[in-house]
Amino acid sequence: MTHPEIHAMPERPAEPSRREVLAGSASLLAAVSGLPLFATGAWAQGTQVGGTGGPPRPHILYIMADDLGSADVGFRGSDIKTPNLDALAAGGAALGHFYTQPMCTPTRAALMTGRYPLRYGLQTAVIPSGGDYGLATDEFLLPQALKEVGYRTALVGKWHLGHADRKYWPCQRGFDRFYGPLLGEIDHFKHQAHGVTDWYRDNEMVVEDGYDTELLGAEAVRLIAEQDPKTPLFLYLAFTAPHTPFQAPQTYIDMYASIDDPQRRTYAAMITAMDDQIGKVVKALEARGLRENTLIVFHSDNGGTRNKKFVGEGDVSGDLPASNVPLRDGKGTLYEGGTRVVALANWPGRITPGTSPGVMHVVDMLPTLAGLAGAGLGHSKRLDGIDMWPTLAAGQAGRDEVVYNVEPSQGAVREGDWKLVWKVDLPPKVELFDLSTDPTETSDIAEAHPDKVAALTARVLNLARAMAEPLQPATAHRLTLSAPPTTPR
Ligand SMILES: [Ca+2]
Repeated sequence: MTHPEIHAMPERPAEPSRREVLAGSASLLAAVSGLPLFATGAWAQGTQVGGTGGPPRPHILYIMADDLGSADVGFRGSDIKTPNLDALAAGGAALGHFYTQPMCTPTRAALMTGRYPLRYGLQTAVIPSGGDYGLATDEFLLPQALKEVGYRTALVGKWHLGHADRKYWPCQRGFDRFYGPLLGEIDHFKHQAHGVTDWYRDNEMVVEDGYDTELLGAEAVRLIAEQDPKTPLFLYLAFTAPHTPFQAPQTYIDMYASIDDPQRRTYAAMITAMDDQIGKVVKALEARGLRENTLIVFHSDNGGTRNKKFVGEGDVSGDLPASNVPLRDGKGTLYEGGTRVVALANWPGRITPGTSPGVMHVVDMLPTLAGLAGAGLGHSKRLDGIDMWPTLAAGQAGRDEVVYNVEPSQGAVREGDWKLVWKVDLPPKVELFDLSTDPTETSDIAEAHPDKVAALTARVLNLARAMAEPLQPATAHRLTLSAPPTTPR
């Protein structure tokens, strides 16, 4: 396991007082933890959204990685090669405090709806292969909103928001095109889960040869090549990398002969293979003359896996290869390593290079993108997301509150720099952290701050009272009880 240094962004000229406040807290944070120094200021002027003088509505390339460790890209100092992501980060905004849900299904649901998964029962775990539920069909989704204002919409990659009934599938949820898997975890060469093919083109299952990451990249390139430049494109490119099983073409594995651990070697190869495809997709935008008016967003759906309980449906032996250093823990947990993910946004001339210190959550992306697209959200239920364009484009302050998750067994919220993690299962535990001085969550200060604990537990309880019952536990219970006996054969 490597422990990469996280490189500071270059300092830039001082800016007005609010930014100085942000810079001050960021400097302290960097001093304490070695986290990136959040340079501020020198953002583009006049990058206002909406109204006259706002940007034209962009093509949107929304790229998601799957279980990528937050330290496992070049621009975070990793030895894993990601030159294309590094270039996008250098030319755009690296997002220093971008949060997701701790696992696949909930994050993807939050992106699609602009609402926390606790609102519609997807807050617990993921939709398992044997699950028959999906993202509620009365939720209004991002591709629906964009399609209403003329966008061509495509999902190339992993869906994981319902597979057992066609009503949950992407082409019934606002996507004109779908290519990829419906489930959460597939063999990357066979495109199968539990021996069943999980690879689709629109509403038809297809059997194809090839490494999934390369097939997805090639499909994205094809869609861009045939795009009418006058029609705005929303391309959601959801890679299955570097999720388990750890598999990659030998040529990529051979690039990492210097990494001793074979599992980390393959994990690194998966990331570089993904990065290569991202480079090809960016080149395709350039070749089509679309690059200057394309907003590219990239992030992982959750942190890297640090606990085998959250690896997925297959078995993994040996040390887990992902790194979220210096953040605590990883996928499946409410700590920063599970939820504060590597992220960037890039739009030439609209987003000025730098690192945005603002706190954002993936629920914010629906109102942000809808705002840029001029899409109405009148069909949406009450949003949890906030339009974060000023934070993306101009480095302005982000949201004050983050709801990491609330479910019957646990909950966590952040308000300002205070974070409460509440585990309800016996024996229960309440932890309080001050992220301004302790971003790695090493020092539980709950006993010293009973007022903060009271306020934040009250907030979690309020959310718990309003939440929908999680769909996964009842399904898991039923699947367990209906399984055949496990006596020796
Ligand atoms: Ca994931």
